[in-house]
Amino acid sequence: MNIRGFIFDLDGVITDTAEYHYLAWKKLSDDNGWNFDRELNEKLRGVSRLDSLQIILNHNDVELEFEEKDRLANLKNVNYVQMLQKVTSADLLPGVKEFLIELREKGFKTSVASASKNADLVLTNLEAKGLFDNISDGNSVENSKPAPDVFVHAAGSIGCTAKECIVVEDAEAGVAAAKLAGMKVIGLGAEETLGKADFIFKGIYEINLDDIIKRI
Ligand code: B16
Ligand code: MG
Repeated sequence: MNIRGFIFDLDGVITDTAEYHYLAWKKLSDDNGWNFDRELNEKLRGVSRLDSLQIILNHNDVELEFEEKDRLANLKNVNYVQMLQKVTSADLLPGVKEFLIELREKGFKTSVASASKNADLVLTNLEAKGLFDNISDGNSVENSKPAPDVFVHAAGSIGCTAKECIVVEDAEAGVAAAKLAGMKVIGLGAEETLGKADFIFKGIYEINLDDIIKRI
C-alpha cells in the first residue's frame, strides 16, 4: 500500500511532557494523601486526564463522585498548564524537526494525534505547529486511546485512508489504538510494552524514512 501520511503522538514522541504530568499528579496525590510514584506514572502514558486520575484512585482504593473527580482533574491541569510555560523549541526531542522537514519535502502529509487537551499549547510553545498539516487531540474526539478515534480523525483530516498512514507512538494504549484503526505503527521505546508495533526504535532520530517505506 502506498503510504501518504504520517501521524505523530505528542507526549513521548515530539516532546517529553511526562515529567510535568508526573510533578502535577504527584502534587495532587500529596495534597490528598494518596500514594503516587514514577512506576505508576508510567501507566498514565497516552491515557486521558480523567482515566489517569481513575488509575491513581484505583491504586489507592479511593472512590469519588464524578463531580469531585472532575474538580481534582481540573486542579491537576491548572498546575500542569503553569509548568508548560517553561516549554520552548529546545524541548523538541532529537531528530523530530529534521524528520518532519524531510517528510514534507518528500510530499507526505503530517498530523498530530494526541490524547492531550493541551496539545495546541504544547505545540505553540515548541514553535512546531508549522511542521504539521493537522492537529487532532483530546478535544477532537469523545473516546480516548486505546479507542482508535483520534487516529481515524487525524487520517481523515489529512485526506488519507487508514492504510495510507503510519503512526509514531510511545505508549501501549496508543499502539493499540493505532492498530485498531488499521494503521502501521512505529513504536518508540521498549519492546515489552510496544510489542504490537510493526517497527520499534529508541527515538525518531533512529528512523530511516526510505528504509521504512521500502519495508512496508
Ligand atoms: P492532558 P499523548 C497524553 O499525551 C499523555 O501521555 C498523558 O500522560 C496525558 O494524561 C494525556 O495526554 C492527557 O493530557 O491532561 O494535557 O489533556 O501521549 O497522547 O500525546
Ligand atoms: Mg505518548
